[in-house]
Amino acid sequence: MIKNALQHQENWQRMWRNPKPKAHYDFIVVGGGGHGLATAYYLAKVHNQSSVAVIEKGWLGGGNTGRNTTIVRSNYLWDEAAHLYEHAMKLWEGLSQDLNYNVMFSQRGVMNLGHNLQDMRDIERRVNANRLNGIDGEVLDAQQCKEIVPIMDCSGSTRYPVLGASWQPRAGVARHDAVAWGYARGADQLGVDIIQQCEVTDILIEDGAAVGVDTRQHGQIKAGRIGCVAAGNSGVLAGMAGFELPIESHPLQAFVSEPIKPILDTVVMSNAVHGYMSQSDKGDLVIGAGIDGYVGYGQRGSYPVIEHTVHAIMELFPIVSRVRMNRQWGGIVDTTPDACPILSATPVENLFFNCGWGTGGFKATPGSGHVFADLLAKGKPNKLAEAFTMFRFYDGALIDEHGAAGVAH
Ligand code: FAD
Ligand code: PYC
Repeated sequence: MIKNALQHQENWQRMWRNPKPKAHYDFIVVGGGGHGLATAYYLAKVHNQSSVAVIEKGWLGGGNTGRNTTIVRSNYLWDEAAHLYEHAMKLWEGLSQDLNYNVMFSQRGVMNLGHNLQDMRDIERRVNANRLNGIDGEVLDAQQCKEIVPIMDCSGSTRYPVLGASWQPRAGVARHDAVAWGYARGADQLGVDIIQQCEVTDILIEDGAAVGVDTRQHGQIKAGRIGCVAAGNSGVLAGMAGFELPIESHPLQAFVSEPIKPILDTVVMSNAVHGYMSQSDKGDLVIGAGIDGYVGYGQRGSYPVIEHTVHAIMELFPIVSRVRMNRQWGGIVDTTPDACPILSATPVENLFFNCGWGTGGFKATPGSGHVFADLLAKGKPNKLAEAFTMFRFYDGALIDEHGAAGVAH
């Protein structure tokens, strides 16, 4: 972590201005993760807004953006979610060119395994729904899974036998910190002020409207509109503005092995066994777990969850039984009751929230920023955003994506 921070500081000095905050901006984005930086970038690039600040309490990408396992896919069940994530997928496909920064987007395919008849029925339903929405997807049987991933035990004699999978060929992985840095550099070049090491401690409200933020390091900064993009800390920011969000913050953990020669050239996920695995360009096996069941802000989780995931991965891939674990870490994810995000106006005028991406927001980064910038610039949601209002939790129009979440909740 310290090495990362120093490396980050070096990158910062090399690549970006380090501006002093102004007294007033047209737009303040709270949170310098991928989603916040993408929001600022598209505000400047698409909406020609030049008075924009991103305020980050730590360093850029030091939250979930730099802690995730980088899986990108758009195979969600319901139309609203599928359209939003596919919008992101299309932006991913041109992102390195757009930012002139290599985000190492690698469309190596993602396999979501089925281990019983009901899993397979759900997979068929989801793949059919995806195809009707113009999203690529196939249903694989166990033999086809084995052909794509020879190291996987598809013998049928495991505790959770592999019966088949959904397969999205256009899905894959990207380099998470490059995404944060690419958006930051792009936004900076378009005049966005990126202010790090500056914690928002209060939302300033006058006559029911947000007018700025108070910060620990630079005092008050006024703004026309404020977008909070603070992932696991969103509930804390909502509290500052005097309302509650239907969000629970949970630890989510992952770990990497020592680097080894290539053994896996795709991504395999299993919601049922609580584990998933890919291999990075460096050779590390990148392995993730289900969420820790308790609520917390600690950016770390508990050992039983890791042990459980190690068992699951060894059962699926017996070849890894003698590989050593190199590093293990956790982030705080913001889960909503329907496992879908919030892109929304709030009860406070001029205050907007982008949060609730839970275990699956990395893949959404470009789409989330693009859509949220539009919401901030225009003050009202576009077609892609409108279903993700926070007020759906009052009127009941939920979009349940637990089945497609890919990670055990
Ligand atoms: P963050 O990157 O967390 O950014 C929020 C920022 O807000 C932070 O930098 C934080 O410091 C800042 N902040 C908070 N409070 C304040 C304040 N008061 N003042 C100023 N700044 C503040 N998703 C996928 O799609 N695929 C995956 O493979 C995947 N794997 C994951 C694995 C793990 C272990 C974890 C933890 C998450 C994973 N996710 C994955 C989820 C994904 O990482 C997140 O949904 C996504 O990164 C959220 O991005 P963000 O920019 O909203 O949040
Ligand atoms: O949503 O695809 C996903 C994911 C993978 C790992 C964590 N989340």
